Amino acid sequence: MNMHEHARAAGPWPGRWSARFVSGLILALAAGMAATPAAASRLVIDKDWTFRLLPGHAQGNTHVEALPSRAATVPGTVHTDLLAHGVIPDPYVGAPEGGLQWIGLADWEYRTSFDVPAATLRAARSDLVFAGLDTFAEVWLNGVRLFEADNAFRTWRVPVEGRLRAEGNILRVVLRSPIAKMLPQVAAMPHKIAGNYPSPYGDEPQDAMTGNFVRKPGYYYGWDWGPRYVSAGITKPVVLQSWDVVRIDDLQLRQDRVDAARAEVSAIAALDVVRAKRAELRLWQTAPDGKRTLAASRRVDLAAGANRIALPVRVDYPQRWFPNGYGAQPLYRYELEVRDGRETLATHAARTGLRSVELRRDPDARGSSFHFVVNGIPVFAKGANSIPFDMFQPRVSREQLRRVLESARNANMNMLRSWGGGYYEGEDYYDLADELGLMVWQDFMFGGGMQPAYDEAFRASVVHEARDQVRRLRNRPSVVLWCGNNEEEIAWKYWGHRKTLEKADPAFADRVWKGYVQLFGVDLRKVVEQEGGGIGYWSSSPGNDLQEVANTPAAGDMHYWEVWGNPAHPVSTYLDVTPRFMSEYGLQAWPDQRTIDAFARRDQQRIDHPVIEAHQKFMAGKGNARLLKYVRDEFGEPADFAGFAYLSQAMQAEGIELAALHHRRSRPNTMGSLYWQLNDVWPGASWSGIDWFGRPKALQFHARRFFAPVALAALRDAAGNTKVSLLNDRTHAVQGELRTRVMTLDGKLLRDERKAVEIAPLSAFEAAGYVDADLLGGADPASTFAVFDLRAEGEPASRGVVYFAPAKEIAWVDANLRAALRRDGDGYVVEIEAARLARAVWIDFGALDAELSDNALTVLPGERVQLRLNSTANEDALRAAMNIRSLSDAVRAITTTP
Ligand code: BMA
Repeated sequence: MNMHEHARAAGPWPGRWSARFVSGLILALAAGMAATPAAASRLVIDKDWTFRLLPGHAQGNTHVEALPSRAATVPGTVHTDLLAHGVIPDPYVGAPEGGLQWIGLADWEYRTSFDVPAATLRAARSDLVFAGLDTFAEVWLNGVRLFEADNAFRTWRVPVEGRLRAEGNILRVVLRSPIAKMLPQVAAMPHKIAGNYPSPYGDEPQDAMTGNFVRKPGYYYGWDWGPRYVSAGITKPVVLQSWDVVRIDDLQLRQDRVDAARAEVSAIAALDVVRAKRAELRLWQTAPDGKRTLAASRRVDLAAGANRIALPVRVDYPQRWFPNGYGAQPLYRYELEVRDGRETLATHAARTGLRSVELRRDPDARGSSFHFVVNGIPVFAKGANSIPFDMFQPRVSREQLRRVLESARNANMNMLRSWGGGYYEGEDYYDLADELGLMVWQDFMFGGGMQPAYDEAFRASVVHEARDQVRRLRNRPSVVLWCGNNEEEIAWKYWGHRKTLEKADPAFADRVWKGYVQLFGVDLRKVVEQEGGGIGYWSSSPGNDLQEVANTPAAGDMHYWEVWGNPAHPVSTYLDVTPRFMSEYGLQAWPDQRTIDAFARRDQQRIDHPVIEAHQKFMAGKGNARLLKYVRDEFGEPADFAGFAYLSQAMQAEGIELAALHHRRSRPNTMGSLYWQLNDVWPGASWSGIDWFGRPKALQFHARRFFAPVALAALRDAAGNTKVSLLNDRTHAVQGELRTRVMTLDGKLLRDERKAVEIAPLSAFEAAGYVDADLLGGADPASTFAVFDLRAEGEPASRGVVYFAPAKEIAWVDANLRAALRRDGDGYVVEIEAARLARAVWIDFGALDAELSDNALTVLPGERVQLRLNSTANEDALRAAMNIRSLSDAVRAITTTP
């Protein structure tokens, strides 16, 4: 049973192989030192892998198609390997999910053979390193069982010197079904702990959910925005690492102090040394401008075994790293050399951005603040929650991530929460976050329900995982917080988990909670303290760091799902809650028509068609009823599925805008607004602003406007009070002009006023307040609207439009909307004109690739708007495909067909 779902839903919830030799890591350095034959080497074992359903496994009787050995991709997953050979249909198209659950019940075998160069064979040490084994893996080398793995989030390193031969080493990995492996244990528990989403497919009993007993991505087992594909695989590179003298295990760049005048960094090297030895450590710094200097050097006596050596680095007047909107993202690169005389024994590089960051919780009259201070600036966090970018992480490309993260940056976001029910993102995600100025609120991978944290072995495994991950990410300037889990504390306290268990077995309930407190209150906090380099820890989102009351507007962070989760609450209820930091709130929408066409035929595109329901995961497929409810409240009845999708996007964009602007205007009481959710795991309906293909919904265009550093919020509540607030996230004061107009839909100006305004740095203030009668005078609320414009020097214009009735009660008149397209440089310009008010204007180019600089617009009567368009399609094709619509078209269509 998941989270607030109870509030939202009615129901429950061969041959010869070779390997590529990647030659010595040791490079001849600029200083002119030569590489030596004793150099460390890295052999990436990514070639000639094969896979098959493990012979003799029962699933082979019914799935003979998976028995032959076939070429595999490593890193990869079983599902993507089966798909590559056409053994299974595309798991994203149509509704094949139920028919693919056998994959998660089978055991799988991966094999390869590799040769080892003579120098590597002679090396004193060799380790096989698996950066990701998902999950219950038995690893065999040349017929000898090397180890067993049981945690998909850990790195496994095993010494193999003496076990290698020059040719034809056989590496074999058997991956056991995680469901079959855990089920006996879970089924035997007299009382269960809370899980997340029960399988509708019968592959696992609904009352014995195994997912939370395994350190494996939680969303594999199904979520309310994604399918159930319980995958397995060798998900990260397999590397044979060899060395004779020393291996650099890690280089931490701990930022002890950073301000405008100087940065003090401790470069802490972790070395694995074969024999005691005197050596020289040299640390080279490459500044953001490319200048390379020797930052530190030291002679040391290295002991055999693990050595930890700190080199102090001082940077005067550092070029500091800032979040998006506050400055640039300069990055410093460091290279560590371990030398013996003229010989370089090992090198290692790491990158960071210099900044100070702090999560501040200052007590105040309401409770306590919750805000991030970066380089001394209290930063209002603006952004969204990111979920896994695919069901099969190894196939996520850097380009796919770039498209989404750049879109986030362009939408004026400065923070993403990497949510805990998925996987720890790969290096590309953090590279991009570092480069784009996107701070990352990093959850540990716990997505909901409860874990067997009362079990010491389980906790030890998590602590190991946490050390691996915190060490991996600690040089990242973007990572600003580690958070224990997603929604586990509130689920226990408020959704009935504690009550049910206490009633059934109070002693067990006590152990479960104590285990929780030990893991999330003590163990993970300690790992972050010891390894995190000064980054804060927060035990659960939402929460107040294990204080009695969690998810409160007084202190800590909040998830607010009363809108959407409880259909009794209209979108305007967002104005009733003013948190310290809103880390989740959301509304669903269907994606772009092209995206829907990618998984459903046009004749399947109806609200209740099985294929459409298969791609609507909320309320196990019945979530369209909820979505329709919110669409109807504001807009009325959609004529058809395309109209439903369009209106759902308008509803989502306008609703999230209302909430986000309310959060922003509540500064400094509120200091963060992260909506649910940034991206998608597959093509379907969800709370995302960008779909799986990277195509923006209306929300993404709105976000750029409502998250703009200097913006206007004109928000009307259900009682008819409109407040106009001016928002400034700049560190300097902003001068501008506020214009207030009241107009009729066909353009008659009833009021027009301008006044000069100044907005203090890092502030929000209420510039005006009205009741409806003030604005309307005696005008008809169904055909009149108010428009507020803020123009400030050097900033994009910001506008708020206020209506005096829900869209379905407005007396829409044909906007006479026109769009013209012309070539301009290497792209195009689209010019839009409306004779009368056009709301929720959406331009698309059918099946053509087209990237618009803006969309989802309100165009005032008589107004002209110019947009940039980039497309590989030619002018004639674009002109022929161009389609423009606004609410008045949709509403005219909808009013006729109930
Ligand atoms: C949030 C998340 C997810 C979920 C989303 C939408 O609370 O933490 O568990 O997918 O709501 O229901």
